[in-house]
Amino acid sequence: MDNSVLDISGIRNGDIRAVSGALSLVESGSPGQILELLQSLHPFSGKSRVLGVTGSPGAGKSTLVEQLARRYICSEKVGILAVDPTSPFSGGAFLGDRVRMQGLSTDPRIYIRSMATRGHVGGLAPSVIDALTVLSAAGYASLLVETVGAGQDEVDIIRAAGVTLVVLVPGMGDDIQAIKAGIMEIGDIFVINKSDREGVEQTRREIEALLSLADVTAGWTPPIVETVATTGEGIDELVSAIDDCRSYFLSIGEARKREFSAHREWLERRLSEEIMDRFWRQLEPAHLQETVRRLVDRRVDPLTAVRSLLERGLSKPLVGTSKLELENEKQT
Ligand SMILES: Nc1nc2c(ncn2[C@@H]2O[C@H](COP(=O)(O)OP(=O)(O)OP(=O)(O)O)[C@@H](O)[C@H]2O)c(=O)[nH]1
Ligand SMILES: [Mg+2]
Repeated sequence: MDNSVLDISGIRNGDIRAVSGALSLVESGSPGQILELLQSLHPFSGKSRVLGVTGSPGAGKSTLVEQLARRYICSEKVGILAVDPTSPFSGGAFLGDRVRMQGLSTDPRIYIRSMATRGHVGGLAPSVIDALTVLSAAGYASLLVETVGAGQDEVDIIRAAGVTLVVLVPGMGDDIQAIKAGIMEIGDIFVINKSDREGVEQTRREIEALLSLADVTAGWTPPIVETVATTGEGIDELVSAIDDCRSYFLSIGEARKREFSAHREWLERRLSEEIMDRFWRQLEPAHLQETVRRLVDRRVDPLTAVRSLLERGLSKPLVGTSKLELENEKQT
């Protein structure tokens, strides 16, 4: 995709087509293109409130997100990202299978998008952070990220959030044991959704027992909120628990600490990608072939082989991809 067709002012004005185009680039553009996009948008981002919502499949995350979005759109535009670790590339699909928020999809104050993680080496965390940057620069003041709490990638993604909800349902028992290693420690607020079902008290006791073993994040004891997402019961309590948590994290510097660690991780990953990308583009295949041959014939030792290829592949100075370079690439 050519960055020059990206409509930066359209994105900033929240034009849906411009925003969608930017998110497609974030999902499938080259590292250089993504960095160029961010160069224009980053200064205008970072003011949105990001809420992560994770939990086991079918726990009611989307229904909860829809309820929360309904509250938040009263005062601001809401962006929703459903990060799906299992489905193949969505290719910019507007609504994935996992987001069933029909009630919201026609509201112009809401932008809903699903992003797939499969096919990305090292997880999608950087792309999700970039998508948040785009949406934030587009004026979406509330950003809700839904993800199935299945693995490390999802845990990484959710770390970028200011506040994280872990959604559980009554009667999970062993499931709570199974997921505790992954997501129990990232929950700032625990939601027992589907509390119209049996076993709420039992689940509450199980969560409390696990929380008593966990490290307390910055003096914050995660509250446990009961909800029925389908009817909206408990949503008021949930909204105020989120507000309390956010204010507390802001006041003690935890919000900034999280943003710092998310950006640090982002920077490390993007830097690695950029270096790899440049290295392989600069290294001539013939040179690689020749070095392999010499290795096989024992005419070069492994250390010298690796070092000399590295030197060749990284010989040009590593400055940011300029527009000029992109133009040149297109012509060749
Ligand atoms: N009884 C009851 N059903 C609920 C509640 N919340 C959600 N559901 C139902 O549970 C089903 C799954 O809800 P979703 O919101 O799609 O759950 P999810 O966690 O987003 O699901 P995945 O994204 O597929 O992991 C739907 O049929 C909802 O209507 C609740 O509080 N009580
Ligand atoms: Mg869902």
